[in-house]
Amino acid sequence: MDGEFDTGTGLNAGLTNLELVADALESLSQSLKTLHPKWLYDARGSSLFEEITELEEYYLTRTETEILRRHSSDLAAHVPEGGALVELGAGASVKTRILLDACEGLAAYVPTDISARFLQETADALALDYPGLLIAPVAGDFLKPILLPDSVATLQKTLFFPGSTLGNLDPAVAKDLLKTARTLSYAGAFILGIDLLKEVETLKAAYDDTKGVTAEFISNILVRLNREAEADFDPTTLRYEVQWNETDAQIEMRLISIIAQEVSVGGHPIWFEKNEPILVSVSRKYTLDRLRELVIGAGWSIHRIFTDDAEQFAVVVLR
Ligand code: AVJ
Repeated sequence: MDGEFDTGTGLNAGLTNLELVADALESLSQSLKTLHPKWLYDARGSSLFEEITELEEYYLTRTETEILRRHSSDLAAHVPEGGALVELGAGASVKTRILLDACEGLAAYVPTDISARFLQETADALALDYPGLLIAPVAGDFLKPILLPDSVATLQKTLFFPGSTLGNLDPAVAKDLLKTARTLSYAGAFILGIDLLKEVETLKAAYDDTKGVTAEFISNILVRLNREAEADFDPTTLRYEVQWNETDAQIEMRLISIIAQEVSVGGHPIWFEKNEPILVSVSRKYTLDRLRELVIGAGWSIHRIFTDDAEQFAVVVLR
């Protein structure tokens, strides 16, 4: 699993992550170079992302947190007693605690995350704070089949996917994920957090903070490639740039090679023209209408919508 190569811990220094090498080589060999954003989340990347969530410009986390607090009991009403709450890409599970505190008689919490190391820390902290709750972490990529532990096999599942992570996915992939979730939850609910379309200036600032944390977060993928994919990037030769793509209603995060250069990845040469970009992540912004269209296509319907007063962000209950 990817998580075994979760570094920043020094645990697997010198080990090559073959899946990362293969995926990076393929995506860097396209005429428009890309890297998959899931590789951003090694231990260092996961903690840089936690730092992003506390930035002034990054309104998403505090807005979603406020919505979850304000509507915690309405949301918890969709989480059946004796059931399991399954979170996709749990990270530090900070927001989850709001739900967990409001749920009555929940039997299990299943945090899933691509960073195994980060996940274990999260699970350990939760186990201490929620002694009556079974914490059953699953390390892995939520875009691949998720194998749930036997201990939760017979429990009614409610899915939780906060943070607008759905927005990082191509709509076709997002639709597939929603379909899989439908099967996994059976007749249960899906609680989804999604960032809403708004003024471009606010959006761009959220992904290009003045402290440069986002730039460091995105550049860290090169550091990871150097460590785990036998690459020799000089991260100082690629600068971070954020753009708004009006057509697809998405923020685009790129690393631009400021010089013409050859970089080696897994022993293979990759040529960069001067000013050639690597697209590392997109963050799509939804209107409620566009979101409805997407979820309906995957067999869900929007049962409840909760937003903040300024309608910056939405937490929806799908059934
Ligand atoms: C993972 C969806 C919460 O797109 O807003 C933040 C990732 N990347 N800044 C987002 C991210 C750069 C983030 N989410």
